Amino acid sequence: MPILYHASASPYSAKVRMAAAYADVVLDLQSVVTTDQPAELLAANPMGKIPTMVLDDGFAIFDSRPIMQEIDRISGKKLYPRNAEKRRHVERFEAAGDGLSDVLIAHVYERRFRPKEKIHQDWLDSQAEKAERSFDWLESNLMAVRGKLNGGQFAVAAALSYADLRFPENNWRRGRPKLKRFEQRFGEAFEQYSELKSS
Ligand SMILES: N[C@@H](CCC(=O)N[C@@H](CS)C(=O)NCC(=O)O)C(=O)O
Repeated sequence: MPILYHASASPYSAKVRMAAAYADVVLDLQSVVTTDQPAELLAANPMGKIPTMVLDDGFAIFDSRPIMQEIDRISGKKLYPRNAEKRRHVERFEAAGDGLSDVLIAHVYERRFRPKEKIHQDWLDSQAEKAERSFDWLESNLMAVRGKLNGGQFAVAAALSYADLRFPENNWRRGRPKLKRFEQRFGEAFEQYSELKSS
């Protein structure tokens, strides 16, 4: 069974955990703390980032997007449409979800890893603006939950759950009824959302 190094809070890990469960790909979930630089993680991924997957033959896959592609292959194409036009939309939607996670994490890391006196407020503000624009973009470019779920929807749901976890005071649902409805419908369509999301 493939191993997945992950952490419960990590949005990219949440995307992969959820997608694997949806696609019926069973993973050996190994929770790690990246700042501890665990030897088994560094052996598989020189950047020491999560998620990282290790296949049965020892082949390591890192970065959540190639891991999603691997899950898609293992599952017989349960995550991405075959139709090129539809797939282009799904891939962009996944990039939007991951991009939102990127700017939220940049904000968190600036406050977590920099000495207090070196925290750069302009940088924090610019990440917050990127996040707001991303939420607005998602509100206008939603991929409705209808029929089969796809890799893009897992990425966006994971990012939204990470926003709730780290920025509970900044309610992204306010003024964004379509995005709010998307999350509700996603949670109805994928019942393990509350268990596997970023937490
Ligand atoms: N583009 C990567 C981002 C992975 C990433 O930044 N993961 C974070 C946790 S959410 C991490 O491993 N941080 C530890 C570090 O940067 O050393 C992906 O999609 O997997």
